[in-house]
Amino acid sequence: MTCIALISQSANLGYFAPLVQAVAPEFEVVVWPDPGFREADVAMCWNAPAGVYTQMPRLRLVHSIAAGVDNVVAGQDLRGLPVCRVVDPKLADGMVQYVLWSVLHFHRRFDVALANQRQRVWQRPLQTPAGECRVGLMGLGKLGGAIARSLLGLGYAVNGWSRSAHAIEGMAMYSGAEAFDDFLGATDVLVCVLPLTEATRGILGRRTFDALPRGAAVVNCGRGEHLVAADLLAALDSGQLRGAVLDVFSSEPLPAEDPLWQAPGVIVTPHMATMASSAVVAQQVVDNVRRLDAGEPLLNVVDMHRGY
Ligand code: NDP
Ligand code: OXD
Repeated sequence: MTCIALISQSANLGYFAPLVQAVAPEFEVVVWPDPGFREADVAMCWNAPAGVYTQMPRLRLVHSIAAGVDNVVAGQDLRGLPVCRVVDPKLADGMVQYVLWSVLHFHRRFDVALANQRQRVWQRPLQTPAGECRVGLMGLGKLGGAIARSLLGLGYAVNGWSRSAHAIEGMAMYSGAEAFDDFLGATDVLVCVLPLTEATRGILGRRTFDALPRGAAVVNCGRGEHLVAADLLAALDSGQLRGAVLDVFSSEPLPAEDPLWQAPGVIVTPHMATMASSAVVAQQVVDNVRRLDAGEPLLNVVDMHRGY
């Protein structure tokens, strides 16, 4: 019998067991660290403990329960195993909503209005058309592409940056490291929806902030490790950056003593930008396990050479 192990060192993934068994009663499900995980064929993971796959000699597939796979593959010996992730249009919808809210916060100067409210100041902040607000999207994959199309539909000026070029009508495209500075120079609100890889770790740091126009804002919905927090705080302090909306952190939950909680101009949200429904995740994993058993091509396979 094919066995799926639910594995996470930071969350109890036990809630997936009934969801998987509701759609696939033929599979056995175990929850790590139950010793049965060692006999599993499939690891269904979020934040997998180091070296866990090496304790699973029958393992045939590593499946993230999320869109990102960084915390499922980092520091692991994958020995050529396929790694799959979740791709879901509703996940993209949630991210579009979160980014739209963040862009509106800066474009319509709600940050200024809220600061004024705290001082009982009645003053209309400058209002400008959407077309004068240049949103720079880092990452144009399943999520970034959906964000670009929605913002363009609302009249925003959208610049996209990714490894390879993507043609999205109305969007200005910048691709590769050589175009990064031009992209940044034309960006008022910088939005990161990149995956975390060795090439993108720390990309939201001083060099990037310095290349933005003075007074630009940053929105990070990728991973906490994209951000160099000390550089962000310095850029806010100097006025190079006007504010930041941060949804992801290198340590989650964000520790109570972290200066980001109280930094002026920073909005902290608890990794809530978007999330696939657990039933959708369970169904996608089950579909892939059935494909695995039938020797059919898997869906949403990660290219481990690129790292995403
Ligand atoms: P995709 O793999 O579909 O897209 C990734 C995009 O990033 C692609 O456009 C890719 O370029 C680009 N990219 C990757 N590496 C580089 C690089 N070195 N330089 C420039 N561009 C690069 O991922 P998704 O859109 O599905 O998800 C993106 C990330 O969003 C996830 O990995 C996860 O970290 C995060 N996320 C956060 C959530 C939250 O709630 N905060 C929820 C869901 C996801 P190219 O197109 O050329 O390949
Ligand atoms: C994801 C996430 O990657 O929730 O899906 O961050």
